[in-house]
Amino acid sequence: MTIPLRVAMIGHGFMGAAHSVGWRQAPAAFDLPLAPSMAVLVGRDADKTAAAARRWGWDETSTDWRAVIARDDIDVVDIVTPGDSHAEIAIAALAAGKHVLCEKPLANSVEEAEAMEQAAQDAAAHGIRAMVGFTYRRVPAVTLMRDMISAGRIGTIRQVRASYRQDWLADPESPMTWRLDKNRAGSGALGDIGAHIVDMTQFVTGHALTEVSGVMETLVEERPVLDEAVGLGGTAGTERGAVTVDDVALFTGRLESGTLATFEATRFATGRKNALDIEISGDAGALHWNLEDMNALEFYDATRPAGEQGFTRILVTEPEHPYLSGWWPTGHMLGYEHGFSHQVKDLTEAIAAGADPQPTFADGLRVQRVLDAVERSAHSGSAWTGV
Ligand code: SOE
Repeated sequence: MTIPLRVAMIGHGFMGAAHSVGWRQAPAAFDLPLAPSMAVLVGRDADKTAAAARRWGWDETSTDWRAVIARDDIDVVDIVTPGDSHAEIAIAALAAGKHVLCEKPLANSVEEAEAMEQAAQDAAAHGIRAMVGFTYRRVPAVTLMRDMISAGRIGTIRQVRASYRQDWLADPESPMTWRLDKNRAGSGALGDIGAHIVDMTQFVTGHALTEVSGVMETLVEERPVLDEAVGLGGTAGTERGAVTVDDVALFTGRLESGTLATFEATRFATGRKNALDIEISGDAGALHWNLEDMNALEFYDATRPAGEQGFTRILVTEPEHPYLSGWWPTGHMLGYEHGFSHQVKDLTEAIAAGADPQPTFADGLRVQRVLDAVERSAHSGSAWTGV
């Protein structure tokens, strides 16, 4: 009989919905070694939490996360709250002997991330696992990109170009949300979407960033205050609130291999809805991927005869591609939500195998240090700053 893995999820906003889909779908798509069950959904407002639990299929609800992590019948704590509560909940859950999945960015500061990483190390000694949710690593085309780079298909990496562009704040009347409050979110475009391209760069290249130089700007400094949060936005009242985070963060980085990389994170790229774009250029070829066309990976093979070169579009929808064996027959597409199922698959398999699920809290801390170095650089007038 399969051993149960009883999950409590704390938070039920946009990421709560995405994680719920992952917990629901993964056991159906993949033969998992443990059987995840959606045991308890935790939120601050009892009615809203109950409505979310009904919608996404959680068995029970609670408004007291401390009581829930103390329960013996909970094995995993999944944290999808704003960044200001990640450290407190994750450290308490690990100390209570629960495996932890924590949304990205790991924390709001390096100090918090260090404490979380230490807690994860202490817990690992007792077989307890911790993972940070950089789900885009688990888009099949991104995993394939990493596999092809590590197999040497593009040779030595010469340059990296990564951007994550959205436009949901382009309208100055778009309302305040917790994501625009430094105390709750830690930073703006930098931590929310810049964190993804930093993690993805380090993941696919296998190299850490060692120094950065950046600028950060807030383009709209006051916005209408929200009456009710819906998705990324909501309905606004007449009051206005101060935006205390960056809208745009542009930075250059150097990998430990010496390679230069450029990064752009913005919520003001009019017309770009969720455009994470990454291109890795090597001396034997190049690889390019864009989230808005997420099933395709473009590969330029510079070892082919000169007259036959050109970017080839690989449709990453085949059973031999990463994660695809769990889904549809040849040629059928995956979407945004599948990464969350792949995250559950990888976490469950790692727990069963007694291994550290990737990305670890150490990976999350590494990203946090890069974000912190970008902020320090921006405040110092863009000086090159060590990570
Ligand atoms: C909002 O900008 C957001 O939802 C991020 O927080 C997510 O991490 C990313 O997947 C999509 O955009």
